[in-house]
Amino acid sequence: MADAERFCCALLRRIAGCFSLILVASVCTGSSSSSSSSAAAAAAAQDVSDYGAFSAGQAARVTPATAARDVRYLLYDVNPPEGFNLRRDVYIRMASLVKTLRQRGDWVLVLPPWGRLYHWQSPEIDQERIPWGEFFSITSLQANVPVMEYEEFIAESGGPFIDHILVLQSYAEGWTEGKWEEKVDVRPCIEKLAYTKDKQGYYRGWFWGYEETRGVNVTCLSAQGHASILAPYLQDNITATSVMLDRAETVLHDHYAGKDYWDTRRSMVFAKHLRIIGDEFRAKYLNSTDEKDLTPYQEDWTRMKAKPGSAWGGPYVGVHLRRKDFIWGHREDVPSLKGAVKKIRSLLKKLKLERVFVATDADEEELKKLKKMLPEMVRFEPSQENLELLRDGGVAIIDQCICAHARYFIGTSVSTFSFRIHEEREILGFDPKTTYNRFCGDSEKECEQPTHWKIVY
Ligand SMILES: Nc1nc2c(ncn2[C@@H]2O[C@H](COP(=O)(O)OP(=O)(O)OP(=O)(O)O)[C@@H](O)[C@H]2O)c(=O)[nH]1
Ligand SMILES: *[C@@H]1O[C@H](CO)[C@@H](O)[C@H](O)[C@H]1NC(C)=O
Ligand SMILES: *[C@@H]1O[C@H](CO)[C@@H](O)[C@H](O)[C@H]1NC(C)=O
Ligand SMILES: *[C@@H]1O[C@H](CO)[C@@H](O)[C@H](O)[C@H]1NC(C)=O
Repeated sequence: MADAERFCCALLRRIAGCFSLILVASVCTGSSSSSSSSAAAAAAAQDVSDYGAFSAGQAARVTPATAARDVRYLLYDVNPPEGFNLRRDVYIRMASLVKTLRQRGDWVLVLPPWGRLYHWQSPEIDQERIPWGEFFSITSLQANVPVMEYEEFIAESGGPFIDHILVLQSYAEGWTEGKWEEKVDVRPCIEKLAYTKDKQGYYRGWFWGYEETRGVNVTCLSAQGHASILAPYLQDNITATSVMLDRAETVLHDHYAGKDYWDTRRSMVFAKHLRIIGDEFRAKYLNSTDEKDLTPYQEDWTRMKAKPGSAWGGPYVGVHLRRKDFIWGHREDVPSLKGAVKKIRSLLKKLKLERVFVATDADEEELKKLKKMLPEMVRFEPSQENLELLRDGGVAIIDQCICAHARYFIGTSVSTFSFRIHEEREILGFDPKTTYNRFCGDSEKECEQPTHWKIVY
């Protein structure tokens, strides 16, 4: 074995949990955990920057094709309290950044595993280290920008190391003289770092539940502006092969609701098994099929271009009733259950429909009340067994799918869950009048309705 290889294997072996990696097993077989290993580790602790060279070497060994291409990896994460649907929005910003980066260099976007989301509260089911493939069609994402799952990254890049973590933050001084300008600067960290240095000099922290993952270097970067303002810095000032942007929500969309935004949004096709479950549910309980409803679906999103107003939708009203934290603050723009039911009844009458599908995060107590007031409502309620398979994220997506196919949709004010349904319906070709609707608070005076964002193809 080459010295470099032995050195790397020793490094990997020192890290608990690594042994399960197929990569380590195949690359490191035959290497004895001799005295050289501790020396190597000590050397590693002193000069972690050397690691970069080894990671490139390992990549060459495992997947010659990619190493020859000089791949660079962009990883990212989002502020922990943010929910599933805001995270989907941050993905769009990162995909846009990667497109800019790819104008100079072979960058790939590494998909941050799903897990430990505040709202995913179903007890006793494992909701960590969930790959994107469980919720989205990876081939569809690939048709927009090169992406890979985190575990693929570990295998391809030579181990569970992220060369450089950039913690994005705003400027400590705020906007100088109240003037908005786009800028990027290396600055001292404003908040206490969420990463701590271990004995070997590596950074430990939350890496989506992958406890063996280490950061080699962590620095803070003040950034103000759209996502692609980071590109020159990543291309010219950072030499690391893999770079992670933490707090990626700090940067804004390059061009919200522009062509690039919509290309990425359209590529976020739900995983097939979730769509199938949604379709079967619609057929069984809501007398709704794509054929009858004029909502033909193309597996290949690049060929999907429904004429606005062409979709008819299933014979039901789709409702997204966001509760929990939306009602705890006594928000003026969120209705009481009674107010919501009154609105639903008036819609059913006006639209001459009999069925209503309700997606909600209401707690048990509210759900009981709602069932009493609206006994005919249809809900997607998976068995415990199915919940374990789909997890909270999959159930939320199925709820969104069903709402997206309704003749008429009404959602909750400024809920990103509702916004994602708007977009889905826009893609299917619904008349905007049937989509951009929200409940009004019981005593809300000016109940402004959601904005219509038209697809740019
Ligand atoms: N199944 C299901 N889950 C829901 C529903 N509404 C909210 N949730 C859950 O609550 C989470 C919070 O809503 P999200 O919209 O994702 O959270 P967010 O991204 O911060 O967006 P907001 O709605 O703006 O809070 C969702 O990700 C779901 O897990 C619903 O109608 N059905
Ligand atoms: C970490 O990154 C910074 C900024 O790029 C660099 O100045 C520093 O030398 C790096 N530290 C190590 C230990 O590689
Ligand atoms: C990147 O490097 C260039 C050239 O050395 C320097 O002028 C610039 O300030 C650096 N950018 C940041 C954000 O540090
Ligand atoms: C389903 O819808 C069709 C029209 O699209 C209608 O003829 C049929 O009666 C409906 N079935 C039920 C069970 O409501």
